[in-house]
Amino acid sequence: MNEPIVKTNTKNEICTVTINRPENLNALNSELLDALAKSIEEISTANEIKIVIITGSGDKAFVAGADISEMTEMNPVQALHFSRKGQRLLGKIESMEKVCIAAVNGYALGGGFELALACDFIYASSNAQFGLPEVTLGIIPGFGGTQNLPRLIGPNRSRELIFSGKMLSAEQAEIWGIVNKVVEQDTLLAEAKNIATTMLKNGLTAIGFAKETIRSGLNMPKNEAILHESSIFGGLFSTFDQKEGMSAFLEKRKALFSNV
Ligand code: CO8
Repeated sequence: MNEPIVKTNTKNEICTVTINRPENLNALNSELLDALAKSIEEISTANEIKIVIITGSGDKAFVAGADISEMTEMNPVQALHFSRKGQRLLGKIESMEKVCIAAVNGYALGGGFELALACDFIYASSNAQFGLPEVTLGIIPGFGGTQNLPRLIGPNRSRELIFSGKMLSAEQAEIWGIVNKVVEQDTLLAEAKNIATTMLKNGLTAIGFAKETIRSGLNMPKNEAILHESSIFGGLFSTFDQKEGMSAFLEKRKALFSNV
């Protein structure tokens, strides 16, 4: 039987999503985008899953971009729909309450880099390479790259990357603030699970609201974002977790969060 194009494996409340088209360096075609969107939707409402890790199958690529052999046949309307399909998927990842970590295990190019940027942060293996080579194909990033990358590393470094199409090593991507941590490939998933396990000990409702406050605040003027932060801060005082977290501190014991 053929292997699924997207594999999921849940253990200890952490779901690892593996993009599984290694013979095409996990390039994103329509079928894969649909399968990934379905997985993310299911994960969003699965109570047993608290944190998500997205990675690529094989030791060469996370995702080497959108599928060029599919795109080459597209007319402008099909290309627009393809880009929107990808953007809807990324929107789901960005707005999902659960933390989503990209474990980049090789090439993260074009749509693959943009997928990693939609996650909350990136851990990478030392062989990873990041790039937006769309202009080498006569197109531009269409999966949020012209917007998300400048917000992360500023417009000038983004222009250099997008206009040159050159690849950044994992080490350079870490220096530029794209990658949080670079590790050896065989420890990448373990390292991502490690940080996920640390997060699982905290109030997950608070983490979900922190994720949303960071995301929405980045798209607001600072004075509005600060007010938004205050109202979320105040609202959390109605939760069990706030009472438990503060009582546990004062009673010098470990908090037992209920995520409500
Ligand atoms: N699309 C389709 N097939 C691919 C892709 C891709 N993006 N990348 C690699 N492959 C295939 C190759 O064609 C090859 O297949 P085959 O064995 O049948 O010839 C197989 O994967 C292995 O690849 P290579 O032999 O090329 O492997 P190398 O180690 O020699 O090179 C590279 C690795 C450097 C990663 C090289 O494959 C490469 O340059 N790939 C293309 C990278 C690229 O340009 N990506 C950007 C695509 S454009 C994009 O992502 C636009 C996003 C915006 C819209 C998104 C909407 C969803």
